Amino acid sequence: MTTFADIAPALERQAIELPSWAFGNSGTRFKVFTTPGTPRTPEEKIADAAKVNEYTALAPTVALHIPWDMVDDFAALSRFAEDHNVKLGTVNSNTFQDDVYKFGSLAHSDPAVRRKAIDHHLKCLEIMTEIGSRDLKIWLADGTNYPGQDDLRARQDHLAESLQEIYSQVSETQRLVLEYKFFEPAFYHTDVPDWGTSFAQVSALGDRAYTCLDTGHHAPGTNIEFIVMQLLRLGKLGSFDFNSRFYADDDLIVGAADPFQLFRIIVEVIRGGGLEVDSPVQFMLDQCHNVEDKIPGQIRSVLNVQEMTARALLVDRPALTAAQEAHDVLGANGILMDAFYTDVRPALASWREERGLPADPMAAYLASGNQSKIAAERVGGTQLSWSA
Ligand code: LRH
Ligand code: MN
Ligand code: MN
Repeated sequence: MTTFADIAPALERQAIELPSWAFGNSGTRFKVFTTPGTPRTPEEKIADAAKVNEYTALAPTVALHIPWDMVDDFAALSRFAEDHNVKLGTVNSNTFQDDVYKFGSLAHSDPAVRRKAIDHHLKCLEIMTEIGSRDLKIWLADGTNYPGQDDLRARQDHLAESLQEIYSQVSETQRLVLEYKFFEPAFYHTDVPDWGTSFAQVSALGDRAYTCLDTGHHAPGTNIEFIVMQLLRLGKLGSFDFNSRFYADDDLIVGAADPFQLFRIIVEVIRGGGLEVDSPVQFMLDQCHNVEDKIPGQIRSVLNVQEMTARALLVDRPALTAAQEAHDVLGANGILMDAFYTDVRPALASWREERGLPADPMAAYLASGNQSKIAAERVGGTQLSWSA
């Protein structure tokens, strides 16, 4: 039997990076609703992310998205973060909102457009060096809408060349992480649609190139935990973008739509060594909060990951292995389900208190009055939205 004391060390080192953009307003193509207190500057987004860490001790780093988080002085932004007890983390590039990228970026047929997109990534690497960030995360909107619109093979070759040039500037302490997504905004084909394409591209680059698995980027019914297993087995799972989905890339709170799927994913993470001290796996959220308050939305998210991690760590591995080897189908399934159905919340609450944290971080945050404080303070200026 695995006890809570057995799993505490693994829980203690759990870290989930927050996306700066989760603190901006977001919405659908129908409407972006505003929330009082929404950040107007990258600093205010970082201050909000720091609140999540203050109440949970789960979110020590904040990911930036460039140019959304462009500032004149990144060293100062980094000091600002450290003054708030967090650090700047992954830098996400953005080649999906400028007119010049209408027909693609790193995979575009025109070398001049590819040059611009490559230069943007080189700029991101410079920023990373300045702030001491390890990961350059690349997600491309590149693709086509109609069969015949462009040459699929040529685009894949362009992509490989562009990535090669970017990778040549990735330092010894940095990594390139390539995210995949099966559709959107392109609908017929996407240049990096699946883990296999990302794996093929990053494998051609070298040891410091990895795949990012965004949980919302798969077709309905995809067995995501199988992909997690395979990428870990191949040593190429660099990071997670956690969120949950009902239909497409919904970017809802991780663990909200399908808690059991999150459990199964984390079981495979643990099985593959992804929670070990020297693991290459970076855990990140990639979410938007369209109608709920953003700081509590992020608090709920990191707690969901923590709860599911605790349950996954409680799987009785020796018993499971024995049942698997004996082909005890229902026994093995029962062992997994026992862990899934364990309510870890009381144990987590007292464990948090032992560590000087609120037993219920969500309730403590809501009682703190921070939400009305930022709403009163942040008047004037322009609230940032997801994409600006
Ligand atoms: C694309 C994506 C990618 C972007 C983020 C804003 O759908 O998941 O990670 O950087 O959304
Ligand atoms: Mn993502
Ligand atoms: Mn996405």
